[in-house]
Amino acid sequence: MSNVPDPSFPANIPALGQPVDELALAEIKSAILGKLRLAIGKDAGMATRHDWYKAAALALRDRIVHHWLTAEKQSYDAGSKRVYYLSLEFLIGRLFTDALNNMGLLKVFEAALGDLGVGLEDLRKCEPDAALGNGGLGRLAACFMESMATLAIPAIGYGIRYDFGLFRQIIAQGWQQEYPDEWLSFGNPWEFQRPEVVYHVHFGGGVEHVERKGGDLAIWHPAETVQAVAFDTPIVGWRGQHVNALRLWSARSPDPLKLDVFNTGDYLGASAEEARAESICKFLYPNDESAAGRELRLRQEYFFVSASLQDLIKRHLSSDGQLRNLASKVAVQLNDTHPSLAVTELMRILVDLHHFRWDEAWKIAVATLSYTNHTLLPEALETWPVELFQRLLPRHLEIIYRINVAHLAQAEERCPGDVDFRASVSLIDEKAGRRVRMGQLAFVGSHSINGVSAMHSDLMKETVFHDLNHLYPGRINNKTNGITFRRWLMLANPKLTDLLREACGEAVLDDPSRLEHLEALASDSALQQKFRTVKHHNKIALARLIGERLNVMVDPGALFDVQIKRIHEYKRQLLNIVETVALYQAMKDDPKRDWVPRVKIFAGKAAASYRYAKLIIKLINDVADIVNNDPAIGGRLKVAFLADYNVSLAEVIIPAADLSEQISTAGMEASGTGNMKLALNGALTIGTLDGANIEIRDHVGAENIAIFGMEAMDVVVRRKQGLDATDVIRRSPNLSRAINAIGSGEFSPGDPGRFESIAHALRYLDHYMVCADFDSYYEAQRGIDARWQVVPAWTRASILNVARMPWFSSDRTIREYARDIWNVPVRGTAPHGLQETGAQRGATR
Ligand code: 26V
Repeated sequence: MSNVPDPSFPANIPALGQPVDELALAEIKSAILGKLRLAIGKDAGMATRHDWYKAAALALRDRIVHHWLTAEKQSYDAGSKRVYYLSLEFLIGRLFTDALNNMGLLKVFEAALGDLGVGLEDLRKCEPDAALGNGGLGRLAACFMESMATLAIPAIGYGIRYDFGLFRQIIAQGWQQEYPDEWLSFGNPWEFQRPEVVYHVHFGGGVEHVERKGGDLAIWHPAETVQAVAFDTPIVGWRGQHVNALRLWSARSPDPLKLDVFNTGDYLGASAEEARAESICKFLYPNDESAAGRELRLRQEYFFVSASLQDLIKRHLSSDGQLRNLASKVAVQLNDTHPSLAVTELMRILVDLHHFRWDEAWKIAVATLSYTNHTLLPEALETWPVELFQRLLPRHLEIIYRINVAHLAQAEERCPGDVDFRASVSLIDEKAGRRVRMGQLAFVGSHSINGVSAMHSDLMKETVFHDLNHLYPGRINNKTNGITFRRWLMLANPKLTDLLREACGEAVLDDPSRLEHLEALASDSALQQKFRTVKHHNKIALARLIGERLNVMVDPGALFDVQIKRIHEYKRQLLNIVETVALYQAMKDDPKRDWVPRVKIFAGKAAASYRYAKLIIKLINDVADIVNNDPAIGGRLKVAFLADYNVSLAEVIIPAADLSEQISTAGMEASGTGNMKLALNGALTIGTLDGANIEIRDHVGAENIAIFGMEAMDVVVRRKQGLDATDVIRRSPNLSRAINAIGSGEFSPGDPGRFESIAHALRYLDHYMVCADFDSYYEAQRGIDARWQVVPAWTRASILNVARMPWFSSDRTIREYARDIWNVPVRGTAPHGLQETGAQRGATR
């Protein structure tokens, strides 16, 4: 379905070349100056750049708030169904230009600030990235928030307001070092603290059971209580018509200073409880190679689930006065298993606090909840020791046991006498020292379980959830991920956006399917020339950044080959760097050949405790040192590892990329979303048939993407045969030589043994198929070289990539969630005038 612009919305984005309205300009200037004086307490003469940024952000926020309150009142009056997106991660990045763009105020603020003697671009950089996420899962939540606002779905995102986001990465002598991310140290102009929105969240203690008329009543006597305080950040949809809240919880102690202890003079002891409570929202857990099962993490999960459910239940009760109809007015989406406790907490609220019969409560819970799975990696699937659960959440453990009884009875009915089947679907893993399985819990307690790409959803049915799918057929469905084009095209790549407006018309801003107009122009030499000019401009900006940060000079005319994502073995940065070594050696063998100049650009963080991933970063940097300084190759190969990858850095790299590396071991990347961002910005993909790469190929056409390597099934078969790669290495002189060079210390002459472990793993433990896929990858890269040399054909393929990406808009994804899972209307499908209003139903506030 296309996103047809609604005529009732002002077309507030000035058309290309349209001048800024003088009245609006004067008003914005005075608003910014007003904020500077009255909210910051400075005048223009003494203001720092940061003061100006804050003043401008506050002036903008004022304008957003009006829309926010109106949207909120409309949803309330209409009695609309609400969506609650529960996620431990929201990787939003900067909000300033995002909000300006969606409000249609970018040009007028730029002009106003210019008149006041400050540059918008300078101010933009003052804002720290809100890095409240690890990677794809967190960024997806942020794109979804923007799309839900754009589609006018009344929604709230619930999460944790971490004092420290994902660690800051510094590269020192090639090694990753982690530093705290102090994103709040200068305050946060976007958020509204809501001191009156406070909930108690309990932990520990024991459960008492009393006999009552209607049966057993469980009373939880917790040992510890923490308070959750709300902080709201407005999320503006495209064209500013609808605004939703991102509500993040901060933890504090209900009793910050124990007076009796304080009076004894033990000041530290008196505030110990406060420190323990506040530790819950201190930091974001880095996405490790395995789910570590730490107590603090479980506390975080319950803390935000409990506060969020209390909040939404309170809101629902105030509008509807009853919980029986919860599922018709509330949809709760669980972003991975991190909020799985919502299943047990909702049951506890319904049964223990509101005295629902168990069976009725269960129906309500399942109809309300839905769960998105984001990974099949067994080591990333969360489980918790039963003993820890018992200690922290005794009542929830009882509820899990009770759910399990009915669930296992159903399993027995389905497959009588099949002990293995029952063991595999059970909420408790009896083998691994008795652990609670959060994936099983979320699955059993949800009416919809979705994967994030077609292949991933299929694999869910075949692997981790095979038996649960058999027991509850029809629950698993697919919702292929998407990205918001406002951030990843309009904001990140304004030059390309202007070209697309020129070529496809202004409507392309509202309706990405208009990009299809490019099809007919893909071979047009005038358009091609403009397209290349835009890319070149973006590459100059990136080349400058690389020069400034790494002191490495790169040629903007070279092929920019980009791999940007978390560092993980399955994502195979190692395959890329081994190929780089092989290419370097080939260049040295034959320096006279017309080698295609390439810049290999890497960025990404490794989890602090993931030693092997950190060694891969060091290898990339060591290879960079040698290659970048070898005169023999005449600068035709450069390697750049950019430190501290985050949303803002992605916004610079992606528009400048020619080649997008999406080279995960087949079957291991659930979807990927960087792959979509890069293709949308005209990069060709070199990739495996994995995750959403498959759907990208289906859309852009097999001739406009370079697919290589084994398929998921081949990987399964080969792994069964063993992980020894000596045979493939023997048959591949390029690979063999590259591994020898790495293993023998050619890139680490001061410490020749440094990468022995990598060479050893490559030879004998090729779990990720780096060696098994090497030749195919190397050949695909040489195919890319050949294509790069035929400029019009390359440009055509690049334009066709842009033209054929509209389906990957997160607006499309959210429409599918709204239709298939949440059952809520979206803008364009049910006009406001047709909705039942609160007044018609006689609802009162
Ligand atoms: C696991 C853990 C375990 C230890 C504690 C912290 C933590 C945080 C996150 C995770 C699960 C990560 C799953 C994830 O990020 N999946 C990615 O989701 C993207 C959005 O759907 C998708 O595009 C990527 O392919 C997928 O890897």
